[in-house]
Amino acid sequence: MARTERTFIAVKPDGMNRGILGNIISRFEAKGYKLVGIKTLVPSKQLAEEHYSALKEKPFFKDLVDFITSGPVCAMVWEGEQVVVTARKMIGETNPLSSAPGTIRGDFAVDVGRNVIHGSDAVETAQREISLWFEQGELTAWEPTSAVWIY
Ligand code: FUP
Repeated sequence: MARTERTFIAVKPDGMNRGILGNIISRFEAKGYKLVGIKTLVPSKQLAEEHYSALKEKPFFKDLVDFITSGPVCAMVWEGEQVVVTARKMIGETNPLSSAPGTIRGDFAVDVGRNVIHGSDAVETAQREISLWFEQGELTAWEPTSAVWIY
């Protein structure tokens, strides 16, 4: 039985400023995943620190929080079969220089501190991050319709 799950994806201020949000959304749509939540916000310091709390002892933690709170972020929830691990493959490695061409970081980034996008690293992390960034009412469970649309 295929696993349908949800993951948290955030396009960071560098990706937003560079105008590549549409390209990133297109990749997830084309892959076959379903967008169930989306909003833009400038994250508060508190939200950023909570989101990256597992990294708080790292030397780059302050820079990371300063960066992610420096501008708009597009927070999204994507749903589908094995979306957590597959999104990580689509995103690439943490260091963009180690990311294969064809991945988002491999195609769009060179600097680990400006790596365009975040994606949850495990199903449990995804659940934590989704509830951190979204209220339950902001998520939409929907099924593709077979209705005929007239444009
Ligand atoms: P990832 O899951 O690929 O986003 O990577 P991590 O959770 O390990 O790191 C979170 C963010 O910290 C990265 F997106 C960028 C930043 N970071 C650095 O700035 N320097 C590092 O050496 C490692 C990570």
